[in-house]
Amino acid sequence: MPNATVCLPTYNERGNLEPMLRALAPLGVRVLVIDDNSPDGTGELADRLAEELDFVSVLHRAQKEGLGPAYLAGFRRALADGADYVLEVDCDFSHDPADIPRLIAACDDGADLALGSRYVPGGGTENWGIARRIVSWGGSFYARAMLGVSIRDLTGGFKCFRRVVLETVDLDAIESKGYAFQIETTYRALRKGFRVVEVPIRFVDRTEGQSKMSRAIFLEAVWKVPLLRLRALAGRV
Ligand SMILES: Nc1nc2c(ncn2[C@@H]2O[C@H](COP(=O)(O)OP(=O)(O)O)[C@@H](O)[C@H]2O)c(=O)[nH]1
Ligand SMILES: [Mg+2]
Repeated sequence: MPNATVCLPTYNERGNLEPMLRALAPLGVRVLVIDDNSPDGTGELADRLAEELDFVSVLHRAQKEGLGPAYLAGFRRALADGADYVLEVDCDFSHDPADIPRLIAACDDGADLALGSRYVPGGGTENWGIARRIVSWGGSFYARAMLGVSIRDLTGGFKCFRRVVLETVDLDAIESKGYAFQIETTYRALRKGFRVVEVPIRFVDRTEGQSKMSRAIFLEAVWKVPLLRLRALAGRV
């Protein structure tokens, strides 16, 4: 098994965390839980589980700032700890832990960034309402058209980065917090000439806990995407 760290951001995932860690255990990866001081006690639970499970460590952050800053903190820690592959996985079972070896295999086969993709043949979403489907597919379509790239699923958050990608992309310049963060990291990797590959996945809606998707997260993506393109045209991305 390669030297891979799964970054697992949590905010109020009390009911999901333990089953998620148990599902990750057989994969031979390291797991870094990144908790933003969840009011439901997910952070304390993570500490208890980390004592029992030696592949788990926990990064505590003082407050909720969105997925982007949580992941950036996680990436930096994973790189400092020597990970060759750094993964993003949601802690709500929308991303099937059993798909992780396929993402890693795509990188072993030459991808620099492997994306779990809902919008390539073989991929899809399950138990999502029509509104959420339209927003998600529309968001990827909008970003693809605006940025002029061929990636079908730009907003997904199930990814495996080869270490060099995170070392090369200017992480300090990334301020996006929500879906825009997913679009931006993939776009910056493409701009640096890295090979990005889409691996089909079935995305399943969560059954436990609540989504943190908000109007603000949606709107951020709407205005950040053209800004990103303008910055790229100015040679700054
Ligand atoms: N640390 C941290 N985790 C977050 C934050 N927002 C969302 N998450 C986690 O990121 C993952 C995906 O979030 P979710 O709300 O399910 O987004 P959705 O799948 O787009 O509805 C889950 O594991 C959340 O607990 C945040 O601000 N900080
Ligand atoms: Mg989710």
